Amino acid sequence: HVLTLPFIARADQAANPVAVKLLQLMASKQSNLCVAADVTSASQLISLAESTGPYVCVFKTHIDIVEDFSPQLIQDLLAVAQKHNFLLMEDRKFSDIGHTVSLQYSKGIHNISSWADLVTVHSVPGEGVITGLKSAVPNLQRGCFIVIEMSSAGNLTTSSYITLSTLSKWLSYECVVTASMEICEKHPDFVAGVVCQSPNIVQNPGLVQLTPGVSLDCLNDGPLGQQYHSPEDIIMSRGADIAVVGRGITQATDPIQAAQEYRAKLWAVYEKRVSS
Ligand code: 6AU
Repeated sequence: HVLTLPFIARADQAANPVAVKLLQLMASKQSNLCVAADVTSASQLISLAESTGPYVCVFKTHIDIVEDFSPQLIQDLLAVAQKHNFLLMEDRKFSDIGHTVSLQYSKGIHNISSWADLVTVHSVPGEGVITGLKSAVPNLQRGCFIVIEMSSAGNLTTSSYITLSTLSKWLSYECVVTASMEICEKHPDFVAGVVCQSPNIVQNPGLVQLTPGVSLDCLNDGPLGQQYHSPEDIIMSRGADIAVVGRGITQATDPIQAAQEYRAKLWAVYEKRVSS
């Protein structure tokens, strides 16, 4: 079963070159922690990458929130990624027609395709969104994560309550998951994994499950809608391979200590899962 297979064995089964690298890196670095660097200045971004870099497998950015963005920031980020051996994911959540996303990916001041190993993408536009992204990087080793389920309260991607009155909602949700997984299977060279909240969506051991909404001490962020779960819940019950932690680290009094603590706890649960 995919959940009990060690990352290193899954690396051999991944078709996307970034997924292979990621699974190998997770095994060698003993980290299934992705930090969500939702910070708004270049200096904060670099200092977070420097301080948490030794403990993470993926450093996830929202580059469009950086107020003093410059191409130099990307050079600095790439240098820190190389120094601490982690991958860069730009959480752009592409969600337009193929032609438009190919431009959003490879043009504009952020020039995402030139530096981000991984990007996130919504499956809502259909297969063309993947074809569009792929067309922008014919000669680069790049990968994407397809967002299938979201962590926010009231999201439209849940099947939690299967009663007669919600049956149609549940059926359409099942269609979204099935269709999204079909897109994954059709583009194994580019899809590295999925972003979701439930186990059993990922059946292919070569795909990586990324799951946000992780905190050691919060349940939610009030009206903003985020919903948090413990490392145990995220890795064991929800099937995450990589857990995304944002404010649990970025807003901690000591982000380095928080990153160490999340890394250790998340890795211990993964070890328990593969030995069960
Ligand atoms: O730990 P937090 O709540 O401070 O940050 C969670 C991070 C944010 C979100 O943009 C992202 O995870 N996220 C995603 C991703 C990774 O695609 C999907 C989702 O369903 N929920 C979510 O919070 O950077």
